[in-house]
Amino acid sequence: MSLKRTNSLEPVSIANWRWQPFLDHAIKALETFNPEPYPVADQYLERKGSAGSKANSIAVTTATWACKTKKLRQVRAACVEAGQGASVLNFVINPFHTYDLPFFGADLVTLPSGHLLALDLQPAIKEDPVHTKPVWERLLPLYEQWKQRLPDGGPIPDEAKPYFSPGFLWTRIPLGPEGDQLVEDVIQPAFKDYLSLYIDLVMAAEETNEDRAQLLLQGQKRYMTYRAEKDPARGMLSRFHGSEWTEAYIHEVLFDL
Ligand code: DBV
Repeated sequence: MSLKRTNSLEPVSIANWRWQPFLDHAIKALETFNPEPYPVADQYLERKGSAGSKANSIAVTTATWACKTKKLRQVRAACVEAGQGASVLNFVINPFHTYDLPFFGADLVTLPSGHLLALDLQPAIKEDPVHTKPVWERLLPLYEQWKQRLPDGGPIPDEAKPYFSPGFLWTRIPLGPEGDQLVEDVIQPAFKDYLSLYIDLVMAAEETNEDRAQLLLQGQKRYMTYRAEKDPARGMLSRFHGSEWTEAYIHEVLFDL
């Protein structure tokens, strides 16, 4: 990045960042909602660091893009580029709790050991068909279409299950030309499909009553607390930027409800 970003709505652009086209697409798709910047303190808008050994040090950039809209409390992208070390886009859309909407979640992670890719529309209250049925009906056909072209990502912890939908697309694929092709042919269109469905749901969403909103808020808080406590990026971010910065980033920016 040549110029320092001054607010969270300015596009993030990181040289050679694998996930740049994904974020660019999402920012463009969200324009229909007239986004405003979401407040993000300077030290999280863009942070440089380093990793690796003294003899073989890798430059690290972590940047945050974020916005809010009338129906979306916080839309935020955590973007990490560390060359051979890591390349990550973690993208979460948090609706206001006054709408019966799921979260949009994408975790696109490239590590030296391979790609680890997750996409989902995640419920705030999973045991509630009013909340889930209209989403899952439309999500499952997309899921069925894309998952058959991807290897299974393997088991996820039982304690995480309340936070996933049955349309949780989850895969691990090797680095190299074949993996790159899968990212391009399957992950990219799947990301666009999931986001496009999400945008349709947001457009159609109408405000709920106060009791319902309180229920949704409790569910959202449970989800956020879980994500902040279990954030799988904690180790990586602490290595890159220190644990003090990382804890504050997780609690004050990434999962701030
Ligand atoms: N994950 C985050 C944030 C990240 C991030 C904010 C800023 O929630 C990255 C970055 N995820 C990240 C990294 C790893 C994972 C793993 C770096 C690898 C950790 C490592 O191996 O060192 C999906 N992400 C994972 C795992 C799962 C998910 C199941 C494996 C966990 C493990 O093996 O312990 N994350 C999970 C999920 C969503 C999500 C379902 C939403 C769709 O964001």
